[in-house]
Amino acid sequence: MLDSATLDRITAQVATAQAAPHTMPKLTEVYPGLDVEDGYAVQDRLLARWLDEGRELIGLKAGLTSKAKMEQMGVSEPSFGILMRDTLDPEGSIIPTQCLIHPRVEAEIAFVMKDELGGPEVSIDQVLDATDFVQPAIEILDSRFEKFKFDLPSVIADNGSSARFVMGGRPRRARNVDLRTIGMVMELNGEIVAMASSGAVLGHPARSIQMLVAWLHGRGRTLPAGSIVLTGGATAAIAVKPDDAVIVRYQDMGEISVRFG
Ligand code: OOG
Ligand code: MG
Repeated sequence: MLDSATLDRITAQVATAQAAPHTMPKLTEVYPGLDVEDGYAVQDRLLARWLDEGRELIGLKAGLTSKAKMEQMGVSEPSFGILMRDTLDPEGSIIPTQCLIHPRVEAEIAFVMKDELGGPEVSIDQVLDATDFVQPAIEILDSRFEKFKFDLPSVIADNGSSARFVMGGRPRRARNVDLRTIGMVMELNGEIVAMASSGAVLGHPARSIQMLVAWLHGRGRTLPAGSIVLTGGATAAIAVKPDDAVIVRYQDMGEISVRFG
């Protein structure tokens, strides 16, 4: 574990790289001792800082939960991160790319929780019972690391490359859809660029919530009622540039679109 002063210094560096977006060298190159727990300690400090600035925590994200994503990023373990309310954009938004470095989009299933969920081992049934609804989401990632290259501790400290996210399409009750087999087709400027089934995320995206709750429990925390949870990209993430239009069509759950400006 790095000392507190070093973690503070890394936090300031990440916060600046996110606020006035610019790349930084991979953190483990500069701080070879940085491990996964240090990454989360940086995240905790980022959250405290953002809450102080008056920003609001709206949910959590799981990432690197599908084979497509793990292979694309060369990381084989999931990561968790935080979602701030001001990073949520409405469906159909034009997302300005001048506030982003090298954005990528990915298709996800979001869960919106109605009950608090906690404990070392919740079942899929408990996750579904605690869920208000599930809804299509597009996450816009933007790594603050050069060439979008990182390792697990570094990406965790960068809050899982979180930049923006969009919720849309048709929300459904979790038990009214078969979450193992929801087809998702992503189009970029009218051409299909990625497709997957929701089961690509750990066999069932509720497993992301299971893992998240177990991880929170290990840190003495629970998943609060009302949280939005992004369960992780089912497809590899696709790079976007100004004037690109992205639409993701979800089987039985409508579609969601964004443009980049
Ligand atoms: C890390 C974030 C991963 C996902 O859904 O897999 C993530 C990255 O790939 O930059 O959000
Ligand atoms: Mg994601």
